Amino acid sequence: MTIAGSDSGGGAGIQADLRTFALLGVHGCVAMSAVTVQNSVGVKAFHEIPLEIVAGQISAVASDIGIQAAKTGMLASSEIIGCVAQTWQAECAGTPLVVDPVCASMHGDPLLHPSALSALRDQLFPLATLVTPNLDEVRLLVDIDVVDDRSQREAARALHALGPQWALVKGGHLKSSDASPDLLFDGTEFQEFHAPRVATGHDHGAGDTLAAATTCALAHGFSVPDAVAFAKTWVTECIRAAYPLGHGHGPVNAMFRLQA
Ligand code: PXL
Repeated sequence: MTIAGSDSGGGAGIQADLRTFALLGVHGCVAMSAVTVQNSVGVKAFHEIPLEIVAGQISAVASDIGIQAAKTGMLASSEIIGCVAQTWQAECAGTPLVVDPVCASMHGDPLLHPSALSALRDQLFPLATLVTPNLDEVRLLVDIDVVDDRSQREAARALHALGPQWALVKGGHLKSSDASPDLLFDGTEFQEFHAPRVATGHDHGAGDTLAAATTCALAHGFSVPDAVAFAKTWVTECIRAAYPLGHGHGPVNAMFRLQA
């Protein structure tokens, strides 16, 4: 299941998640949290889905179809985060949950009220199997500026201390590096995941796609490190196959699989 927002431009959010789910052989269910008004240039507005409808979508699926793994993306407000956390704890405890703490679009447009950061940290992170912040989200969540290996480790420790079983600090926004190492931490050991950096202005939906592919791998029974390794390879191929669309940032392309 993806618990996330809709992107009218089709590049990120639920639309990206469902593409990756389908191409990885997973039946995707949805709990929509918000509807964004956006295109390749930016997010103009968003509308939050009422709390009982967000909770109702999770309950309806969990009580009938069953959920093997889920991810969260854009959750918009502290109220929606609280509602997702409460419903998850009551109905899905023990099921793998990937929390991608989406705060803003790649254009810098807000997708989460700033007052909701503490709800993410206090209510959702403790329920997460894995959290997958990028470096901007790391700064907002734990106030650490990741600039090198040492600060990336410090950030992983600080995120893990908030309660998830695993923390993945994504290095994609690391300016000083040719590579984009992601660092995984389970409270004891660090593991690095490397992939060649792909030079493109078209990587809208990359973070969502990484979290979606990780969720698929967890649904298929992979361990967290194996799921992250698989997802890193998957998103790198999706970024390699990204294409221009509209006047701004084009989407990553999970459909590369069909064109091969
Ligand atoms: O890529 C993060 C993201 C997640 N969810 C929605 C989005 C975006 C980025 O724009 O629009 C709905």
